[in-house]
Amino acid sequence: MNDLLSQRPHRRRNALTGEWVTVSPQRAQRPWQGEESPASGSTGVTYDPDCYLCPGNTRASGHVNTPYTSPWAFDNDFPAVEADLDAGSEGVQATDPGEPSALFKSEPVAGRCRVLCYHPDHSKTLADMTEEEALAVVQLWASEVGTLRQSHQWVQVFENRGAMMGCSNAHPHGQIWAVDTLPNEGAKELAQQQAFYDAEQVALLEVYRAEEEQLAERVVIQQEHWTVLVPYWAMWPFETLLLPRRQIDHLDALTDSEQMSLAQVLTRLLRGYDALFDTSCPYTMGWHGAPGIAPAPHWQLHAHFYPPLLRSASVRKHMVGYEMLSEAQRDLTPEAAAERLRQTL
Ligand code: H2U
Ligand code: ZN
Repeated sequence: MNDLLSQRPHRRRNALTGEWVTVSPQRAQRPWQGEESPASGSTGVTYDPDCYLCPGNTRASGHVNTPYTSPWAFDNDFPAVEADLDAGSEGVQATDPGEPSALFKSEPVAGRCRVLCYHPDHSKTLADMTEEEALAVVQLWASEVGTLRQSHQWVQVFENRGAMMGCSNAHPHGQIWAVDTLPNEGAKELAQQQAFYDAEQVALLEVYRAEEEQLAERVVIQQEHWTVLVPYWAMWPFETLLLPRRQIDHLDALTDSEQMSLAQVLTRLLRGYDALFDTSCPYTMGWHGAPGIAPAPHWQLHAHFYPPLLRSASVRKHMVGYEMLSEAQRDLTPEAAAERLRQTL
């Protein structure tokens, strides 16, 4: 690593979104007198009669959960977007005719929201599942994506873990919001990947991964089918990017051995996160597959992991001030974060 980048303030460009992040390595030693929120751990309760997601329980909507014994999905009872029942008719106008100018632009959004129960055991986390149990979650992700992407432009698989990340329920679960538009993050990533492919005839993240593997300093896990690294342009202190080691458009295109090795990598990475601050590490993670159903050689499937923790189980990174008003900023370098993660794995 270039000494200037490890010691002096600089900006790095996110090749996947085109955005910039400010890195201030000289600031990593500043004293902290901020928030120390208490760490939250599992209660160890394997079945909670009051949990909306435990097998056989009645949800807030009155629907009764299947007595599932392996990962199981249902339509979210409180969806953020709904099926476009008005398709073909007037529906919501693309631009509200009651508003005076194009400054007041809106458009309809329709879609489908799913809740994915990862395991019947209320106390489990993806991190402490066996490889077989994690494989079943991978298979559910793949089958849901395979179905939803036939009729939705963008299928966002994600998991919010821990109260710190706004997760409403300790039961191991993820969500999918499948929409008929291309949201901001997808649009930014598409623009960068498409432009790179048009110029180079190879997927941006394939070239990026190969270079990172050569450099090795930001690589956290590398095995036959998958590589995990702290991206050069990471915003969150211990953010990682999980990449397949061949170009793949979608989760449902993984082979059996890629699924199996994904289950191994996932549990290893998440256990590493838990070990980092000796806590059940909160995070938001999610998959980005290609938009639409057309073959997408420009797009590389990948997962982002965004844990908010900075210094301990209770001290998190806040994206406020300069981050909200100007651009993301970090003190710890991505190289130092990768080194810390490697030590815990
Ligand atoms: P989070 O914990 O990440 O918020 O996800 C829980 C989701 O489960 C949330 O989107 C849904 C909420 O709408 N849910 C139901 O669909 N039915 C319920 O009875 C409770 C929660
Ligand atoms: Zn439960």
